Amino acid sequence: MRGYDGRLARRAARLTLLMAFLVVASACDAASGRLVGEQTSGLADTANPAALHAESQAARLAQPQVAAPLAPRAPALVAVTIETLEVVGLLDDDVPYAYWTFGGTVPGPMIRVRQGDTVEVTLTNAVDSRVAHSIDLHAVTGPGGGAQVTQVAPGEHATFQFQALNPGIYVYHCATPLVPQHVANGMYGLIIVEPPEGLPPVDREFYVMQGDFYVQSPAQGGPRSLALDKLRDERADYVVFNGAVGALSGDTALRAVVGETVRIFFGDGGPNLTSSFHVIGEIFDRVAPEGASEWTTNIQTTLVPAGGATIVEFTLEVPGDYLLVDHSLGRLTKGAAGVLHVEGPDNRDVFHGQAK
Ligand SMILES: [Cu+2]
Repeated sequence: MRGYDGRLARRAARLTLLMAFLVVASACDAASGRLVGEQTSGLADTANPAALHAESQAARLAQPQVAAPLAPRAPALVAVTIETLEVVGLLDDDVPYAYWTFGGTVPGPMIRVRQGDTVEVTLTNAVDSRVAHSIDLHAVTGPGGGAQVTQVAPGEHATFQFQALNPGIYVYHCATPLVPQHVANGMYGLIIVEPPEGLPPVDREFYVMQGDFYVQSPAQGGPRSLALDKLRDERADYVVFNGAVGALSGDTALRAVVGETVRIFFGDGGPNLTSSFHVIGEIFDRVAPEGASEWTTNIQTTLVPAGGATIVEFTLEVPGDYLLVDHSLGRLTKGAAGVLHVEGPDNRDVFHGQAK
């Protein structure tokens, strides 16, 4: 009980910290956001996954970047290479975790292609991995979504091609048995298949995925690892955005400016929990529910199933800090919160008031 009480106390402290983001502006960079028009690629340089094998060096994993919107073009052959990496990073303060990842981040790299493209996927499993990995992309039409032909042992690689037939936003994940074990260790990401005309332009795009984690402390010490009994019984210790408690806060909070339109590509890696995705203090002007091609307007909270994804868009009228949550709010105590920090002039017509 004592250990449990301690965990509750730490979670209460985290909750207090997160709620403080609502009233205290933080000066930070948008490591996981893209101002549309910027052309950068690769990982944010907040951490080097290769340096995270030792627990003593553990830090939060780097944040994946948003893939750039596509310029108008005819269907093409697009090569995508991803390496699976088993790395240690901080799941929470003082909680190192033995993640399994695509590309060293949770979620893995965002893939962005055009409807009609032929996508050549090469999956490489790092030579120092302990187990085999694979990839099942929900954008694939074909057996196993690619998983049957990408079961790769450590140090090996596999390549396959598929044609992106359907536009939308799709989860990809590892599909090596025990599949929920690989997913629960962090092996998921998003692939966007843009329609031929592309997505409507917005000012800023963000990449966020929810996941549930089940932890145990190995008897021999070292970083935490997956607790299979908790996974089976759906007793999550952590429910987080982008792989760790506080991953979208401080210097990795989402950032935007009053007047901008923002788009969040939001996926749920699971493996177990459906998300009731909500941004406190905002209304989604448009939602592509479950990633559908038809948009729905004026939504407060949208359901995102495990293994599913959505696109939400809204315009920012009022400065402040807006909290991304799973509105199954008990999960706030397990880490399900992120910060969208909005700067700009007050807009008293839309909102004003004074805190007591
Ligand atoms: Cu795997």
